[in-house]
Amino acid sequence: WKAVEIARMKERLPLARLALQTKGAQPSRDFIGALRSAQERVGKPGLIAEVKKASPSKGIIQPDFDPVRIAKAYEAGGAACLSVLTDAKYFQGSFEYLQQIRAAGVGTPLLCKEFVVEAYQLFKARASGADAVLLIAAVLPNADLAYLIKAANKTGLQVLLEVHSVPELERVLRLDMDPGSVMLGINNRDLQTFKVDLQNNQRIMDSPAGQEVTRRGFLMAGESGISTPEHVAFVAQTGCGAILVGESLVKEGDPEQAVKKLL
Ligand code: IGP
Repeated sequence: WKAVEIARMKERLPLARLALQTKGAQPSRDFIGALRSAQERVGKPGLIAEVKKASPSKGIIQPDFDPVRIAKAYEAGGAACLSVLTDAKYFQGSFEYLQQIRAAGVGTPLLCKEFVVEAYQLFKARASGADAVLLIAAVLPNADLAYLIKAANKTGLQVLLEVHSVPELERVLRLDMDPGSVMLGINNRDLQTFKVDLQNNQRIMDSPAGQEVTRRGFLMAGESGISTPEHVAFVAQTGCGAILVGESLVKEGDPEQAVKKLL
């Protein structure tokens, strides 16, 4: 494993150089604020539209994948924010897609969709133009989450903290978090079976922890398997002010129309 670690480290820009790059990066924008104001304006959940080429369950979803074209189409259709998959191993994503979308002048705030386990990835996200980053409760204990949330916020990134279940939500609510810089997401896809169950969204929002989240003023996003306006309405009535949608938008030949149809 040592050889693998050394190869990985050589591949990386030295941390100090990357940290410097984050100082020169384009200024970060208010991801959570953009979702809230879209929701207030339209009376429907703010949309985070995901730039997604492939998934572990479906393989390639979008054969002639052009990240900048898709991002611009989402923006034109009315998405409040975008999510860009950077994970290469499972989703065939890339930090370059994020850079290209930011460099193309796309104005909607960007979420870096990466399996973050260490601060290095946060610097990389910010240096690539991200405004927010995903953290997944299922893969990180609270001690790591506390550190990574603080590090992200200090780097100028807001956080979308993802949970799958009531116990996970109860656990993360013990963290010290500010609704201005952290929002929560409910992933309705079971990570073992890949099955989507939107009732999960209802169960979590109806639980005492779900009610506490709302009381404390956190913006909540319903995630995965959302493909119709009825799904959007269902997730909205559970109390979510945002939705995260990928596959159903990318699958359509015209992502701009797909966004308009969904909203
Ligand atoms: C989007 P869908 O079913 O609309 O393509 O789902 C998003 O929720 C999903 O890509 C996702 C994800 C994640 C991907 C949610 N959480 C964590 C990778 C890692």
